[in-house]
Amino acid sequence: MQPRYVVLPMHRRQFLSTALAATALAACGQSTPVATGISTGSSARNLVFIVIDDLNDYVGYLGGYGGTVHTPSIDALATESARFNRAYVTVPVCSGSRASLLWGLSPQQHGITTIELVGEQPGLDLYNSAFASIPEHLGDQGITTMGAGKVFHEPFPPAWTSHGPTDWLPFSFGEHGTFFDYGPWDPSNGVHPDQAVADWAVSELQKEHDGQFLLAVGFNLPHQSWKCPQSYFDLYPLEEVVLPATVPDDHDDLSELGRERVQTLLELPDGWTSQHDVIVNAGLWRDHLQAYLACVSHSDHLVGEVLDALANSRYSDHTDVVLVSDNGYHLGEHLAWRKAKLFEEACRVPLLIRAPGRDLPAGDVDDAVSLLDVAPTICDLLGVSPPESFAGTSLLGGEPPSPAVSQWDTSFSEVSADARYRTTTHYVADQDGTLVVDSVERYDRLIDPNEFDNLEA
Ligand SMILES: [Ca+2]
Ligand SMILES: [Ca+2]
Repeated sequence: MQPRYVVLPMHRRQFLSTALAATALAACGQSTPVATGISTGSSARNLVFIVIDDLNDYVGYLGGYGGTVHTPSIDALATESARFNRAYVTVPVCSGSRASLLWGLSPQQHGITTIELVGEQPGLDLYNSAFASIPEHLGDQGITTMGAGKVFHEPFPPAWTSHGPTDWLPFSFGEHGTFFDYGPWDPSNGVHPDQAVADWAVSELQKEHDGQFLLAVGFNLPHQSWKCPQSYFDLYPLEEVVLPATVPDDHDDLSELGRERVQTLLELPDGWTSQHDVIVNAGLWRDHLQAYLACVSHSDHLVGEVLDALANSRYSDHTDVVLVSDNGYHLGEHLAWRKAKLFEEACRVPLLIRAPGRDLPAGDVDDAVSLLDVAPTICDLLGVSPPESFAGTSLLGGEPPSPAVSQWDTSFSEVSADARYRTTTHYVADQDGTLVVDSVERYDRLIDPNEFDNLEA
């Protein structure tokens, strides 16, 4: 077994100051200056990096929602992008997934495999580690990095050359007795936090920046709480909301540990045994779906505002775009809610890369890929070598992508390279602390795309 996490001996800034001191000493000795990875000249490209929180495949181009979802901006971007239709997170929850996305580290490296936050044991305190995140690494190479909204799991102002609004909607859960708060955004509360992020991004695209830049834009919706302007709720009349397919005995072919994993992140009122039952018995399943869809469309609209600003900017012909979500989401699929599960719904996310003229043409990419590969891809797009700590491989240039493994605690789920089979292996620790196989699930997604029938049962 690989160690669950590694600890570096030195804080990153300590490491940098040591390295810079060595460089200064070398310069005194007339040594050759240390080269940077920055690209120069008119061919130098910029990147707009859009991260949407908790967005599953309920976007038009991926077709994950049974009815019509209104995502015209993301769909328009998709027509011009490499569409990674089988992109999988490393950990199906915000913190661990973003640790991989922003620091390029596998769960075995960063150790954040359940609901712990960055810096909580057993994971690494990446904000105070020797590992360089994407903006820190790019900044070290002389690239201007700008970020706002939820990009890192927590605001991390020191990572950026400059940053915009760092607030996002508070997570609340008491309004309906179902753990989900939702409803129209009250304009008297001021500008919606995600709107403020979009406004900032638009203003940055209207400014003149020297050299290359990374502009990172993080939208919090459709993460809870589901609050956005009424007009987005109006797009989804309740009677037209399409509920996902379920089967009542879906959990019967799971092991005890498998059933436990499906109910992860359960928050139940006293006396209830299933969050799904709470929502269904309250008559609120459609309402919850409507609210999630409304928030998807709200984020889509803001993506459109940013991309319109880019199209109308001086940067339009030399700026690439990466759009991604940090985890998928269950809205009753598998009789379950939220994320932190190892089924398709929580592990698969949208991933679009619009990079005209690069080795990544617009079109469908149906091979399974991991979000571990996003960080080195961003470096590649900007012409910078990735740090050695990045575990993935760039999606440009034809290298095989990293295996699409998702981990939750001691359970691992992998989609085969052709994305046909999902195999989930649950491990438990024996008396010596060694992980041994508890149970296995396997699904043939070609004939059972909902992953109802565990072939190993
Ligand atoms: Ca998330
Ligand atoms: Ca089943």
